[in-house]
Amino acid sequence: PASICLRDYRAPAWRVDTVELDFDLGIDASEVLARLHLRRDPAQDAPLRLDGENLQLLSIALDGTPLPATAYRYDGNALEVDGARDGSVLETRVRLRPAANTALEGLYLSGPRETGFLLTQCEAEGFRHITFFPDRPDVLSRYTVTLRADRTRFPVLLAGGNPDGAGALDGGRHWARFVDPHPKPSYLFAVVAGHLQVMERDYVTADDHAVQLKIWAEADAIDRCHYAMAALERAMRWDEQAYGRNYDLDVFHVVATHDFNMGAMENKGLNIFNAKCLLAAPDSTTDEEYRHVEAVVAHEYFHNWSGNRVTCRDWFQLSLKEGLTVFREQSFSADMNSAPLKRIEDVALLRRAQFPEDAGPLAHPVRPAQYSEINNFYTATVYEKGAELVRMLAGALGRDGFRRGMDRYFERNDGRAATLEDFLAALGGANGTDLTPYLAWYAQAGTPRLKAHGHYDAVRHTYTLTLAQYTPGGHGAEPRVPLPIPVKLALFTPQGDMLPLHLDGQTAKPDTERVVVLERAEQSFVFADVTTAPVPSLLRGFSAPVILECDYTPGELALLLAHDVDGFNRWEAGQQLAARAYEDLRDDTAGAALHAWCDALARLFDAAAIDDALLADLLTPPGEVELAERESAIDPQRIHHLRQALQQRLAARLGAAALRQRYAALAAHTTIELDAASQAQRRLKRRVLELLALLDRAGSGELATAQYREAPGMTDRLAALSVLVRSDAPQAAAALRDYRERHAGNALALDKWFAVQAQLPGERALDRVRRLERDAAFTLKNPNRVQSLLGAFVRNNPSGFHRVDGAGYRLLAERLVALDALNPQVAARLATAFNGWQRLEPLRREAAHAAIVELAGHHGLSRNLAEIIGSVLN
Ligand code: DPP
Ligand code: ZN
Repeated sequence: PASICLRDYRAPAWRVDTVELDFDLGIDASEVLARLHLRRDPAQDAPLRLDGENLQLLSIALDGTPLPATAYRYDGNALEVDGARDGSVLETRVRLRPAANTALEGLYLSGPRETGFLLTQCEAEGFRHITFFPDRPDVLSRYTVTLRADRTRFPVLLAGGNPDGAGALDGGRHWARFVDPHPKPSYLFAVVAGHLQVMERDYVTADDHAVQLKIWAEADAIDRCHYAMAALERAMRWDEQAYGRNYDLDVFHVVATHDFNMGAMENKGLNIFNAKCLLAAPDSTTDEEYRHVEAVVAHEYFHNWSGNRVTCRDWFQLSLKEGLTVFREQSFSADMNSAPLKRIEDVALLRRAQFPEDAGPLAHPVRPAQYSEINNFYTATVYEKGAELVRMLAGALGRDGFRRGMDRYFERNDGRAATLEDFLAALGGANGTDLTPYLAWYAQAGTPRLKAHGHYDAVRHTYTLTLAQYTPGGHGAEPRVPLPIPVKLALFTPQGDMLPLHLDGQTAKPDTERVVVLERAEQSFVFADVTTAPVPSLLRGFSAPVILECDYTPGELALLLAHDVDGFNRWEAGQQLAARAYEDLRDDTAGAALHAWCDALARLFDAAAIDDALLADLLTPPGEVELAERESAIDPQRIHHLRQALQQRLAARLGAAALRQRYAALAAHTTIELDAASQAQRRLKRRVLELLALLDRAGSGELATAQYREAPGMTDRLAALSVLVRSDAPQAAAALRDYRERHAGNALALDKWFAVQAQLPGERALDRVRRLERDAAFTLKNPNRVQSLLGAFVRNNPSGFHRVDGAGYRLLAERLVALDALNPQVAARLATAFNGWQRLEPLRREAAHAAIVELAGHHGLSRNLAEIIGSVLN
């Protein structure tokens, strides 16, 4: 399939000033009448060409006159119309088949035919599945939407914008109209219709505008919307205070659906959420999921400014809204919860999801240069790495400078479709600085390596830090230029104190922490008056998304693990030390790192002063995916066994008695409260139980069974279930049966039942997955269910998926063919699990290659899946 290239961008020849849409809604058939008020770019003379994907055209008229068949051409993707002029009005009527739409793009049905509701998903290019339109983000239009439907079957009718009337029609039907005063691109259009309950709240913005907040869900779910409502109010207040951004419509609708390809969607005035990112209740939602709900609610709300009021010129600029909005959400979550824990969580995600993407055949720059299917670029690189780039810019400008820059960005670009250049120009311009060197970060793929080497001169009392950078991989077309890399650092004495930093030639009062920016391939920084050979704490707070290579001794890492006051770097020192300890085990070497790691953690385990949640994270070595990133011929089962052995050594060092005692102390305070201390307690309790299971299977099995039975909420229950299943405890089967019955009516809870089992380590996982596929509750038609079983298996269970006989690869390939016929977006996302097959050890590599090649040979693969498979084979 043809690639679309950033360098080919041209402004649209035709725009639509206003659009009136009339929907006549039905489950099997819906009709859409669209009236487009056209504006022609006088500098271009292209004919009127509109996007429209497999639409059934019922009628077409230009300026009030029906068009003869000779006056237009439609090939299933694009409609070309003769005779349109500046100011013309084009009217089309099409018929859609919502109940037959399994791709969940455009207008579709969520739930059963009899009781389900209709909704739309348009980002990125779903609007062309609804009507003929220039379906590109730089065409901004004012929308008036009228919905008509049977009142009994569709009591609730919603669209984006402000309500503008509603009433009865003959024959038991009714209508409702919505007018959106803010020009918007078509990807932000949405309608919803059906049986939904509402939860309402009044909100007054900082500029005194009354807003009705309305969260809509099906009857069995409306009680689980309280938390999202409170999170929404927190997010709205925060955006007022942190960015001076107020909400701008009279009503803000949020709708929950169980059938959704993504997490959520920021449609103007009518956000639509995957239920798993919105619904929450103690009995069915874990602490982690609560935090996720808060984060996604905030993310979508923040898009109202970073995305909607200021949108993207083209899809290459996707990170302009996504990277920025993820960064805004991260800052919000850090303010609402623990900032260091949030940072640890985000960096762990970056390493687990984005670093492997950036190291394999699917690597692409944060601003890709080309694509064939844009839906394949809603990636960890565009989102998470994009957020890291904004974080670097924010760090470079400082708190006030960044706010000044953001104010200018919103002011200059309000109502516009902007580019990343516009963003950097606003941030830099408001601060009198040139940020264009950072554009290079957006243009090249791959994770940069930062090499650090320190030299202490005991005679001159100087410490010279030499930093060098290089970025491996990359396609020939991409530039490879030195990037600006901000390195936040401190120097520690062997006693664990921070030294004042006299950077040579500088006279200002020295701080104990500062940022140096590496701007060239290599640079040295000389610190004066350093009275003792220091241990550097580098890249504090993860000040740049790079891989740091520094020749620390195990003792130096242990020192930072014990003394660093930067919570993130303390954790980071522990992670580095754990990775070295893992290598000690793997290479059967002396074990200095292994001992240092176990000893340091044993001391922290007994220390009273450390936060429970941080301790839980410190006691967790890097995951299997991250450890694999450090190897060349990857054997995922060996990695799993070594990581288990590593944790077993830690558990043995802490001792079964101490673990049991700690568990009992934590279990004595079991609550379902969501405050930070209670969450931290649960997190540590789970970790302690997991470690204990490596030493004493029988004893931990009993504790886990009791915890499962008495759990007041989902966090404790799922933790216990997971320990039972993963440690193959004899009680696991009964607990799984109980869980299944207890949560039979709750799709989100049932998803976790599938996911826990899909993550059973080792070869036997595949048979379990096959068995679960035959479960009556399994279906390829629901993206959450697919994700919970197949996604969890291929993505979160390396030792299960990567069977040496290749059966895991063949299963995935077979399911992808079936899934692709139903839902190309979900199939393509699942297929990314093949990323990185080239680095497997030879037997698995061969088996994976064979499965992928066979899949690639299938006829009729979607553009989505074909692009991923094609890239993966590259
Ligand atoms: N734009 C959506 C988001 O919030 C993607 N579905 O990330
Ligand atoms: Zn987003």
